[in-house]
Amino acid sequence: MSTTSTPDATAHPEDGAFDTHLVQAKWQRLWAEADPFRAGDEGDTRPRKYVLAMFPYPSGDLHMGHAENYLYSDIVARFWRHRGYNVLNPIGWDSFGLPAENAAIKRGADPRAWTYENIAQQKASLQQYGVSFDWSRVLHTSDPDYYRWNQWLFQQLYERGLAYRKESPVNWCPNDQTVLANEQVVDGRCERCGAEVVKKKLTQWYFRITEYADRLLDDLNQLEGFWPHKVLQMQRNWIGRSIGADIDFEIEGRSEKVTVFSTRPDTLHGATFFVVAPDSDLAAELASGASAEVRMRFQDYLERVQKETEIERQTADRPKTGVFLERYAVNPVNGERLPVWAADYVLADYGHGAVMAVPAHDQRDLDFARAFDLPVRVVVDTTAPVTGAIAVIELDEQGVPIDPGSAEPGLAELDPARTGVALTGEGRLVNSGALDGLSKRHAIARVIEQLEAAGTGRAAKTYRLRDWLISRQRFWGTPIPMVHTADGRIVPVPADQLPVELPAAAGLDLTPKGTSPLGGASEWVATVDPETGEPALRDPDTMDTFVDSSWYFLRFLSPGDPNTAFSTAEADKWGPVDFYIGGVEHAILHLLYARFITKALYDIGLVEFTEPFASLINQGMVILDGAKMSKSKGNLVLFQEELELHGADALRVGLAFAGPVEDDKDWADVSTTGAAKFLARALRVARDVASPTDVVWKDGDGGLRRVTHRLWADVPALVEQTKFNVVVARLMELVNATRKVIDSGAGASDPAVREAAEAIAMVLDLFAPHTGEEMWEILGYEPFVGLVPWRQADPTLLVEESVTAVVQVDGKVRGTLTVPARVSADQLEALARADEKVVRALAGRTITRAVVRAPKVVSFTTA
Ligand code: ANZ
Repeated sequence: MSTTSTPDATAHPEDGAFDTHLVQAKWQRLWAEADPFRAGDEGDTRPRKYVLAMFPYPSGDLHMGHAENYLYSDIVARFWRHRGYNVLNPIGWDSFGLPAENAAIKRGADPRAWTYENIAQQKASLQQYGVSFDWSRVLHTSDPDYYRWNQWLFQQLYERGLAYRKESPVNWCPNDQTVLANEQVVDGRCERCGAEVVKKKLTQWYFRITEYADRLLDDLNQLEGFWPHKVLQMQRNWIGRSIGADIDFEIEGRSEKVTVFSTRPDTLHGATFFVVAPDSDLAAELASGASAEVRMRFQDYLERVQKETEIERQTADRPKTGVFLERYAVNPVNGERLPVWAADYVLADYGHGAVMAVPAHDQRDLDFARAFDLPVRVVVDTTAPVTGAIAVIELDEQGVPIDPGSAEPGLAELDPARTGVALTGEGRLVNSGALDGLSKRHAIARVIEQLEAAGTGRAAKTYRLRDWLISRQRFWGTPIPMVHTADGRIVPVPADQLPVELPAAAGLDLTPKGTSPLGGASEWVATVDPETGEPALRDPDTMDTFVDSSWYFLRFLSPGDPNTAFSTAEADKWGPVDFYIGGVEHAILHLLYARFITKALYDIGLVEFTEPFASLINQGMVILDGAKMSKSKGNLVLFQEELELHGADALRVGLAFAGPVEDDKDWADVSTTGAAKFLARALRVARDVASPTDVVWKDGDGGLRRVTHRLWADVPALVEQTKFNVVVARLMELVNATRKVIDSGAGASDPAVREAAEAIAMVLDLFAPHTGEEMWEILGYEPFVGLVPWRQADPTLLVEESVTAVVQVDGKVRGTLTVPARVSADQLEALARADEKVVRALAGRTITRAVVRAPKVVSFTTA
C-alpha cells in the first residue's frame, strides 16, 4: 500500500518538531483502513500469543490508570508481532454493574443509553491512543448476545450442583441496598461505596467455589514465577486452608451432636468450656430452652452482635463478652461436662460456628476464661524438649553456657491462668491420659485415630474461602435464568428460551430498596412453568458482574458466535492467555473467580487448561502529588484531556519512561514535554539519513553500530522482564549516539546512521507507534513498521571493543597486548605477567613493583 498521496504532516525539518496530532490521525486512518493488527485466522501458521489487558468498566471517562494499562499491553502485543507471532490483543467492555446504574439513577437516565454512550467515548479515546487492538472482536457484557452465555454458564453450573440457593447471613450494604460477596467487603465496609456492611439473613444464589478450594490453592504453585509473588500470597491467604479435625460433641438434652472444627485436636483434654456463635441457628435453639432471664439476656446480646462487623468480632484485644446458655456439652474423650456459652468471637460462618474452648492454649479462649472465671487446664508442657526442635544455648557475659534449668521458667511459672498468656508453642502432652508424653504432632495424629475409631471425629480441613454469593438485587446485570413455579419448584429457563433479556428500564423504579427492581416489571416477571405451562415467576435477581468477567477472555476467541459461548477449538489454539495485564486491585476477586470458572469449564470438558492466565503483569497506580486520584477528591487526571494536550505518543513515552511497571507513578513526575522532545529528535534522525535503503557493510566496527546491535540484542529480554522504562532509556541513548555521528565528520551518509534510524523506528513502534510509522515511511519503506520482523544482532558487534596495552620492564617497552577495553587492573597485570615476550625480558628477575593503568599501560620494576 502506498502512502505517497498523504499530506506531509512533518514539515518542520529544521528543529524536528512535528504536528503529533496530524501524524497520529494519519496513521490511525491507515491502520483503520488496512487493519494490520487483526489476529491471523485459520491459515496463519505463525505461533500464537494471546495478550490481554483487563477490560474497562464504562462508568465514565478513562483515566491515567487506563492509559498505563493499555500502554503496557500494547507494548507486549507489538513486541510479539515483531517477533513473528500471530498476536491476539482484543478489547471489550465490562458494561454491566452498579456504578453505571447508580449514575443512571442520579441523572435520571436509562442505564443502557448511559452505558453505551460511555463505551463510545472510551472507544474513541483508545483509538486515539494508537493501541493495536483487534477491533473486530469487541464485546460488551451487557449485550444480550454476551449475557445469554452467562445464563448458559449459570445453568451449566446449576446442573452440576455448583450453583445453588441457600438461606444464610449475608453481607448487606445498607447504602447500595444489595448483598455483597465476601470479596467485596473491605475492612468491614462496602468495597464500592464505603458504607459499613451489616449481616442480614437472606436466601440467595451461590456458586460452590469452595468445592475447588484445594485446587485453587494447590495450582498457585504452578504460577510461581509467572504471577507476582504478592498476588499468589494474597490468593493463598484468601483461600486460607486450615488443617485439623472435626470433633462431635453431644449437647445434653439435644438428640443431634454438634461438630466443631479444631486445628489443635491434641488439646482436647484441655477443653473447659464450649462456645457457639450468637448469630447461629444453634445458639438460638439452645437459648430457647434456657430460663426466661437468660433468654432475654441472649436476645439483647444477639442484637448487639448483629451490629458488629466481622473485623470487630475478630479483633484480638477487645474485651470478651458472652452469655452462658445454661446448657452443657460433653467432651467425647473424657465425658467431662463443658458449659456452653454464646460469644461474638466465634463466627457463625467459619468452621461449624462452634468451638471447643481450650483456654490454656488459645489466647481468645484464655481471655474469655479470665473474663468469666472459667477453669484453665494446661495439657501441653511447652517447657518439655521436643526432638527435632532446635535448642538455643545462651551464653553469659563470660561465654559460659547458662544452665537452661535455671534460665528457663518452669511450667508452674508459665500458668496461663495467672500470666494471661496462652501456651501456643511446641511441647509434650500432659494431663491427657494415654496421650501424655507425645509431641503435639504425634498427639494430633493419635487423637484423630482415637476419634475415628470411636466414630466421634475425623481429620478435616476448613477454608476461609466462602461460597461465592452471586445474586444481586439490582437492575443492570444478567437476569438469573431460573423460574419459580407456583408449587415451589425452581427450574431452569429452557435453553431455547435464552437469553432472558432485561426489560426496558423505562417505567421501572431503579432506586435501591432491598428487592430487585425486576420484581416490579410485572409483565417481564410473569412467565410459565416450563414443565406444566402453569403461571410462574422469573427469578428477579441479577448476577454479580464478576460472573461476566470470569470467562470473557474465552468469548474473545469466537465473539458473536450465536451457537456457543466460545469455540473449544479456538480455546485449544489460543488458551490460556499468555500475558494478562492489569491492576493489583484485582489480585483476589476477579482473578480467583476466573480461575474457578476455568477449572469448572475444564471439568465440564470445554477447555484443556486449568489456569486462565499463564502470566500476570500488575501495574502500579498513577497517583497525583503523592495521593491516590479519585473523583471525590477532584484530582482525577483525565485520559482524553491529556491525549488532546500532548498527543498519544508523548503520553505513551512519558508513562513508559516514568518508572518500573509495578511501581506507582506520580503524574506530577511524568514528563510529556521531555517525551515530545525526544520523539522530535528521533524523527529528525530519520529525516537526516542520507544513505540508500540497501546498506552494504564494509569492514569496520564503528561505535554506532555497536550501540544499535546491543539494542537489538538486549531489548527482547528487557521487554520480557517488563523493563519498559529501560528500553526507552536505551532508545534515547541510541538517538543521541546517532545524532553525534550525523553531526560529525562521517555525517548523515554513514550507513551506520541509516541502520540506527531503522532500529529506532522499529523499537519506537512499541512505545510511540505513530512516530515509529512516520520514521519508517521517511526512511523509504512501505507501512507498517508494526509488522516488520525483529532484526538479529550481529554477534561480532556485541564483542567488547579491544585496545592495545603496552608492557614496560624497567622503563623499556617489552610487549604489547590486545585486551578488552574494560579490562580490570588485576586482569591486565596478570595478562602482562603471563605474556611470553615479557617473561623473556624478565629473564628470571623478581618484580619488585608493578604500576598498572588499565587498560593502556603496565610497568614492572625488577630487583
Ligand atoms: C481448639 C483449639 C485449641 C483451637 C488451641 C486453637 C488452639 P484457623 O487457624 O483460623 O483455622 N475456631 C473454629 N471455628 C471457629 C469459629 N467459627 N469462630 C472462631 N473461631 C473458630 O483457626 C481454627 C481454630 O479457630 C480452631 O481450633 C478453633 O479453635 C477456632 F489451642 O480449637 B481451635
